[in-house]
Amino acid sequence: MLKFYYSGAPNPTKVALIMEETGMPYEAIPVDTRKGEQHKPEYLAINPNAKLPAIVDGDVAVFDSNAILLYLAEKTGKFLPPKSDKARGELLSWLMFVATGVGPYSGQSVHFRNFAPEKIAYAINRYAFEAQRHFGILDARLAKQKYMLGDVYTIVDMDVWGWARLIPTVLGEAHWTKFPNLKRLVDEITARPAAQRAAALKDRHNFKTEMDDAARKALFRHMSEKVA
Ligand SMILES: N[C@@H](CCC(=O)N[C@@H](CS)C(=O)NCC(=O)O)C(=O)O
Repeated sequence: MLKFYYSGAPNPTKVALIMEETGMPYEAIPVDTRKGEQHKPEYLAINPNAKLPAIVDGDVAVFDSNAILLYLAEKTGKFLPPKSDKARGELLSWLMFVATGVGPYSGQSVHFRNFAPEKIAYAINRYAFEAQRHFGILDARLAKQKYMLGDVYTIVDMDVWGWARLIPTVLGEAHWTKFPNLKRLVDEITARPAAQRAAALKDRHNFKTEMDDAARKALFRHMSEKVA
């Protein structure tokens, strides 16, 4: 059975969504990042990047949420656009856009807003601005069509859902009004039974909630090593 290494964070949750959407049997294995379990040698053998999610499918290990979405969609033949070079180009472009833009800028925005030991106005605004700019690009596309790749619900929508549902945490509650089309997509996906099961997966395990010194040490390792 496919093994799914997860936490309740956004990147693992989008992979939980595709697992639940496809109905494939999987074993959910919690990795508690606030306890530093992502740095254990047995997990690093699966994902040398020490982050969640990762999957092990027989003798195949796949890490990075976007790679896993593509791997599982291609393996099952589900949640892909119709076959054409044009659709393939759009699929890859939007997957990479979420992977390299939406995800990292949203993550850094949350970090500088909520977790950095100093409130650095420049960093808070830079990451919030870039996250907002990326969400605006998604919103503009969704003003013209139902789903990210047209008329069909695909892994790109799942990828977008993973971060866009957290816009209140990334930018602040009031910002939802700026993205009505994105909100429509997020609300539609959130209402799907598969998305509800994916979001509830974190409650199956008693993940550490305290952000104490040990958690900060595990998650923010730059705090104990001066590089620049
Ligand atoms: N590009 C990676 C990013 C993975 C990532 O940053 N995961 C976060 C949770 S959303 C994590 O595991 N954080 C724990 C840590 O940084 O130690 C992906 O999309 O899977």
